[in-house]
Amino acid sequence: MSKAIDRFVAAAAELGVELRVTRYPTGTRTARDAAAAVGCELAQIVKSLVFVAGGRVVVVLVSGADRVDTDLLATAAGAADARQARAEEVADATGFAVGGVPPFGHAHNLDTFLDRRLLGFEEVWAAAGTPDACFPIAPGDLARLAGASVVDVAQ
Ligand code: 5CA
Repeated sequence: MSKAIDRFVAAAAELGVELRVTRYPTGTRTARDAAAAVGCELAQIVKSLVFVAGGRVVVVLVSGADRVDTDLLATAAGAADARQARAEEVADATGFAVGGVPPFGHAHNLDTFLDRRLLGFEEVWAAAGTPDACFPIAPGDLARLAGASVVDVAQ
């Protein structure tokens, strides 16, 4: 396993969960790649996106089929505005590179929002630290482990 996956799995273990991480030789860098590799619907892939809302770095967990509406996110975060983070901001805040950012277990404790549409699936798949690794989880468990606020931020 890679160091990034090890770090994420260790963070999950500290939260009391044992994750089932699979690595895919075809890659899972984008939600589309991940859905093809896993063999699930695009909508069942969790995108773990980093935004800067009112100067604060936050994580948004949203379905692979959806885009985040930054106005809705700003409102949810109680901020005047929100923009997507740059790649280096993502790496600094989470400790993981774009394409492999997991939904929790980040280098810093970041406020996290989970879009409500994810709760409509029995199981979703999220990145596990690298652009070739994913794990399945029930969305309710994901919200709990990520300490996420459930919000409506999908466009
Ligand atoms: N492993 C997959 C599926 S779980 C994954 O991580 N998908 S993702 O959507 O969460 O991560 C890719 C996202 O990173 C893209 O949707 C895009 O919003 C963002 N991104 C891509 N390139 C950059 C970049 N150069 N800077 C900042 N964000 C980027």
